[in-house]
Formats: sequence, structure tokens, C-alpha cells
Amino acid sequence: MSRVDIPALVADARSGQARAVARLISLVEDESPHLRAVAVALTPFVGRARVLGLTGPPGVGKSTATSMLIAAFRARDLRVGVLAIDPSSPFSGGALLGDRIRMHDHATDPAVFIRSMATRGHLGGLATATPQALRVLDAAGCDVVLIETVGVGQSEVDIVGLADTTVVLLAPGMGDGIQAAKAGILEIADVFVVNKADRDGAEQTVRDLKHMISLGRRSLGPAWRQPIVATVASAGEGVDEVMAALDTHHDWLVSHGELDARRARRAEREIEAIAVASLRSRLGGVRGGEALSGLARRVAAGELDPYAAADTLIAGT
Ligand SMILES: Nc1nc2c(ncn2[C@@H]2O[C@H](COP(=O)(O)OP(=O)(O)OP(=O)(O)O)[C@@H](O)[C@H]2O)c(=O)[nH]1
Ligand SMILES: [Mg+2]
Repeated sequence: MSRVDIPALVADARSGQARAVARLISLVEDESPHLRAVAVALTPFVGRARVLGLTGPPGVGKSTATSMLIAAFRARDLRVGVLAIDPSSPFSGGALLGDRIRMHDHATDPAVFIRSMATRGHLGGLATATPQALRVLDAAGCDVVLIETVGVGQSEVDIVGLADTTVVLLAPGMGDGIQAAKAGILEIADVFVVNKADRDGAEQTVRDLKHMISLGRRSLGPAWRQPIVATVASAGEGVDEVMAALDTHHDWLVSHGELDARRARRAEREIEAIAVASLRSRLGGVRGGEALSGLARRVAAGELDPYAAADTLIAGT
């Protein structure tokens, strides 16, 4: 294991050094042997950041809206972290090209940290790396972390499990209605944004959405009414309304005890993902090993049922 002074790195990140933040995220993303030490060093400093998820179909304007929100949070003098998650891209590290262009206004602001993350085929994948990266940004003093993910429902990274508030973006003319219903966005959205309101059909999209919400509203359950905000993200139009909706939802979460509940659920998934990854790696080591081939012979011969064999295998790892 190469020598890395993790506590020093965390101290540098906390003092606002972007390189230290980037280094820590790389360590968690690469599932380096330092992963555990990083988690230990970050732990006293996490739990402060407000986590906002933005999701929606490709090209709907997530990065543009993210950039718009960065500006709004910076106007409040808050530090902002951004994680752009692209499960389909092999590229990682700096911002994706498109994002770099759209977010470049903020690229030189030392109080803004932008990072894209992509699948690299490592063990826990983004499901374990993303919460750790979030933790790095939180510990580094980001007041707000914006997480952008493509797609709804099919993403490897379940943004709902990560964010305090999930924003679902739609745009006119994308066949949203049906698609959206299928993808279960009614369940996951805390705030709807109909972006590209400068295009034809935006009002219809808002109407469709209202209709769907009224049909889908559960009679029981939380009383939060999902607001719909129309925006032209590329022109910064509607940003105040989106910010107001985000603040209202945050207040609602706090006053209903939901913020803590959501964060506990986030931690639950994180623990589970780590445990599953760890088990999988141990079982991977077992594959081709004595124990497994012995058990396999007995199952194949009808001497043992596969459940009992699996129990034996797990107990032996
Ligand atoms: N007309 C119009 N175009 C917009 C608006 N917002 C964003 N765009 C444009 O839509 C295109 C896609 O915007 P992005 O912000 O990259 O969309 P995205 O959802 O992040 O895209 P992916 O990350 O590739 O899924 C860009 O050309 C933007 O300039 C808007 O409100 N109106
Ligand atoms: Mg984008």
C-alpha cells in the first residue's frame, strides 16, 4: 500500500484545497486500499451538507439547471459541490465535456467543486463510490451538494437514496407523460421542473404532469405536495421559483422529521452496499475453491439442497 497521509489530506480538503478534495474522491472512486481510512477520517465532519439530486432524461437540461442553481447558492455565499454521475460513461475525473462547457462559469470559483464520476467496473461500482464522494464534499465544507444523474429509475445510482430533495426535470415534447409514469417519477420527485419552457408544449407538459400527480396522489403517506416549476435554465428563468421550492421542501423535511429519516435510510443503503460488496468479494475468492466445489458435488448428487450449501459457504467465508 502506498503511503498516503489521509488525515493531512482531509485537513487540506477542509481548508478548501480543491486538489485534496479531488484526491480523496479518486481514492474512494478507485476503491483504494485507503478507503476505510478515508471513511474514518471523514466521519467527524459529515452530516452538514444539504444534498440535492437532479435527474431526468438525457438532454433535458440537468447540467444547465445545475449551473443555474450553483449561481443561486453562490449568491447566498454558500459553498457548493457537484457530482455529475454518468453510469454509461467510462470517463471520470474532471467534468464531462458538455458539463464543463455548461458549468464553466463556476470552474474557477474556489467555493465550487465540480466532479464527474463514471462506472469503472470496480466492485461496488457507483453505488458505493457515490455516497463516499458525497461524504468527501460534505466534510470538505460544501454547504450544498448537487448530484446530477441521467435517467430515472434505471440508473445504477439510486439518487433517491442519496438526496434530501430529488428534483425531476422534464421538458416539452419528450413524450414525458407516459414515459415518466412508467419510470415511477411520481414516487421519487419532490420537486418537478419543466425545463425548456421557451419551447412549444411546455404548458401542456405542466398540465399533463398536474393530471398525473392528481391521479397518482396517495391517500395516505406524507402530505408533501410536489410543486411544478417551469424554467428556462439556459436563461436562468425560474431560478427563484426553484430555489423557493427547494427551501420549502427542506423546511418540510425538517419539520416532519423526514430529513433525519431520509439520511438514516441513506446510511442504511450505504452499509448494505458495502456489506454486499464485501461478501461478494469474499465469495469471489471462494469460487473455484475447495469448499465450493465440494458443496457443488453434493448438491449435484442430490445429497444437499443448494440453500444449505449456500449457508455453509457463507458461514465459512
Ligand atoms: N431552449 C432551451 N434549451 C435549453 C434549456 N436548458 C438547457 N438547454 C439546452 O439543452 C441542451 C442540453 O442541456 P444539458 O444541460 O446538457 O442537459 P443534460 O440533461 O445535462 O444532458 P445529459 O447530461 O447529456 O443528459 C443544451 O444545448 C442546453 O443549452 C432551456 O431552458 N431552453
Ligand atoms: Mg448533463
